Amino acid sequence: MPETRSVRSYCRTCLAACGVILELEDERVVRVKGDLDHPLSRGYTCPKGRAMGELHHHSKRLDAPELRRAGDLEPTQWTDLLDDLTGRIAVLRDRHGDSAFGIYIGTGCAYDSLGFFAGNALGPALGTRSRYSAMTIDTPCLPLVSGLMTGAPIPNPVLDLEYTTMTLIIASNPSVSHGHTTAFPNPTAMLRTLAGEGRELWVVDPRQTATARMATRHLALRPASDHALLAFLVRELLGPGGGADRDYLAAHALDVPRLTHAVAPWDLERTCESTGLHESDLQDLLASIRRHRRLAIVTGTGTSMQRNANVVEWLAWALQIVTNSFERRGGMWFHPGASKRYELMMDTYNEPVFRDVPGPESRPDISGYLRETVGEMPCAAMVDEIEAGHLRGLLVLGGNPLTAFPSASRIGSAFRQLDVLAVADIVQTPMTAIATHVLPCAGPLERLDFPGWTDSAYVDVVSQIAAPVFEVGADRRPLWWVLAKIGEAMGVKILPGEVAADDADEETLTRELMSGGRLQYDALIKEQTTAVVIDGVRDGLRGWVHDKLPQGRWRLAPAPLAAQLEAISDDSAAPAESLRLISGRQLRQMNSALREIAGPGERLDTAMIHLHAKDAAAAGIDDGASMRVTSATGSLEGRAKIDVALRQGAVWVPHGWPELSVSQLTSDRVGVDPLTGMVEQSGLVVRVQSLP
Ligand SMILES: Nc1nc2c(c(=O)[nH]1)N[C@H]1C(S)=C(S)[C@@H](COP(=O)(O)OP(=O)(O)OC[C@H]3O[C@@H](n4cnc5c(=O)[nH]c(N)nc54)[C@H](O)[C@@H]3O)O[C@H]1N2
Ligand SMILES: Nc1nc2c(c(=O)[nH]1)N[C@H]1C(S)=C(S)[C@@H](COP(=O)(O)OP(=O)(O)OC[C@H]3O[C@@H](n4cnc5c(=O)[nH]c(N)nc54)[C@H](O)[C@@H]3O)O[C@H]1N2
Ligand code: SF4
Ligand SMILES: [Mo]
Repeated sequence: MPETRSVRSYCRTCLAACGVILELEDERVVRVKGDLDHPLSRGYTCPKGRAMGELHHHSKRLDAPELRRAGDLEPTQWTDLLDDLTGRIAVLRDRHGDSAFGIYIGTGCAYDSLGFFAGNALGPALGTRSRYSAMTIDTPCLPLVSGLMTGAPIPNPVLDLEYTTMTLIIASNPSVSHGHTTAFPNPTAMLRTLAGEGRELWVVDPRQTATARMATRHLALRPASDHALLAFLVRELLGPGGGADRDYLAAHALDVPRLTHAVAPWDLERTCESTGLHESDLQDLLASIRRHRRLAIVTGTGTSMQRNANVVEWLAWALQIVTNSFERRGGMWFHPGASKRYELMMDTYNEPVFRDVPGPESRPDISGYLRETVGEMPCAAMVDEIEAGHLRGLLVLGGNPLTAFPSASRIGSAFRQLDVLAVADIVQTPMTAIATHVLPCAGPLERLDFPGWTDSAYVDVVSQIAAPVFEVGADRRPLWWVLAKIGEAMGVKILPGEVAADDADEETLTRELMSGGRLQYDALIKEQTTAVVIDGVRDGLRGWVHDKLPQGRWRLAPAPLAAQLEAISDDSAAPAESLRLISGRQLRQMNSALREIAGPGERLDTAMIHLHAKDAAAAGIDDGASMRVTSATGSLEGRAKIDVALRQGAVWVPHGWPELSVSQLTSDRVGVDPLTGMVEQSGLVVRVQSLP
């Protein structure tokens, strides 16, 4: 008889952090099922979570450190690897300064709680300005807007699932992604609640996604025209027909006249023209908002990746402020943190949002806002920084810039120019294949984790702990240990309590990291059975952001954002009938990861270029035929898929495939946002043609 056991845990693949039960036979995971007792996911899992065991036991797991010698990667010992790596970093820093060595933190690192902490601690400790993360190719508009409107880039609005009656999901597809800034464990149940009796759920997306199919109403607007829709709504609510909460604005907002002026051009006619929506769509939406008086707006990567991302996010906040929807039942609330206390962080935040500091030296076109607000260089500058010789050594933590970064054709050769490219991952990837140093890390089932950096995306104040299921196997090491050893060789201690890497243990480190938070380690670990919800905090702390606003008021129309809206001229950007590339994710992979693992459904044959039938016919492209998409800066060849879910004018290419790298169409030079350095990854104008 095989020896069996079952272990309660949670999935470390995406924001949703679903509760799972792992069934083991002879120390192999044979089954992963949803934990019915989990307060948020309630038994739900997706194919990626159910593949946790497969990932752990996968034949491509990295087992031993590797060092490139004479052109080839060779297995080595940790002491040799770390000596070589830190020796080379020291030489770089001596010769070219602290910032010649940089760190990139990718999505794969975000759910390794101690590794992520250590990754974020190492850069500042080493005094390097070359600190990058996937945030600047994902959603830098959020900290920008939050910072500009509240004085600190901390508040994150989340859905008030119980009370919201009018929800607008713009450019997010939680049925597949499980959320962007609000987590959607069990998305079907959550969407059903939002569209339930007496409630309305509107989904704004050029594609009729699985989320849109659950909506009360779907508006398939023209890609990258969301600013027009939102500006129109704000204009009308502030206008004679009313809907704005005037008393609230008088007491709690600055710059109402500036906002009113900024949205003035977006009347019904112009908005219909820009968005391609019918008058009745816009009137109905407006009437619904007026009827419900408050609303909740969830944005996603379809807006954060478009050229007008900052303006869209700002107008979404403005619409919620104008209707007095923030921190009121029926609107959005600001998560005060579970393993942190964000309300206290607001008090100590003293970094001016408007400091005029130069950005990356090689890219004077990108301002230093973000660097000052969240301490990062934009990814869009990395290739130039390498080519200019400013960045010569890079540590990549759980990331894959080869598919994630723009200008895909430049990135590979720039990386090969680096003196050091150290890659920390759990499986072999195209990045480990070109690395100078491969750092095999402990995977999710070999770690003690808590969702410390992401628990503010939950719809409740809740946290959980996953204890290691297995000892760290083969010759892998926890990422925190690797980073602490690198730090020590450079003369800095980065672990909580300044403990040395070899003396540290995960339990003590985690306890220390959670101290000062709302939920303590000991309380959580006692509850091994399931995640812990702290009752009463959500309602008890409703209003904490209001309390912390400078002078008690929102800055309703920050000057840099108002200037960006003014500068938008739809007509000059592109003719309305242009085809536009839009972004999208797939259920059975996480960006570039898990493609070979999470179930048979989505494989290479799903990496296709999706088109509306009329757009395909106009270009003479048949379903399944070879075709080319061309943007202003690059082109991509693949097979066509006629997609009935798409609005005419939208071209959809999934993200994360090296075989069909959508990043060949994006650019680190053209369309980069000057305030955040964000790359235009959605809504960019493209052409299509058939290939023989
Ligand atoms: N054109 C275009 N570009 C995009 C996007 C787009 O839609 N279109 N999306 C953007 C977005 S939103 C993002 S977030 C970025 C993603 O950019 P990245 O985060 O750089 O890319 P991923 O493909 O998510 O790489 C994650 C890596 O982490 C590894 N990993 C997984 N688990 C672990 C772990 O526990 N430990 C360690 N050490 N490694 C682990 C995986 O094996 C994988 O190699 O790409 C962005 N780029
Ligand atoms: N299964 C799975 N889950 C994931 C990921 C994954 O790769 N796979 N990646 C994770 C990551 S890193 C992130 S950042 C999140 C992202 O989470 P989401 O933002 O929810 O990501 P998507 O599912 O790509 O949804 C974006 C939607 O925006 C729409 N869209 C595109 N352009 C426009 C536009 O101009 N206007 C409007 N209104 N809509 C537009 C697209 O059609 C698409 O439906 O997902 C995370 N979850
Ligand atoms: S939605 Fe899927 S990948 Fe995300 S946490 Fe749940 S099981 Fe894991
Ligand atoms: Mo992302």
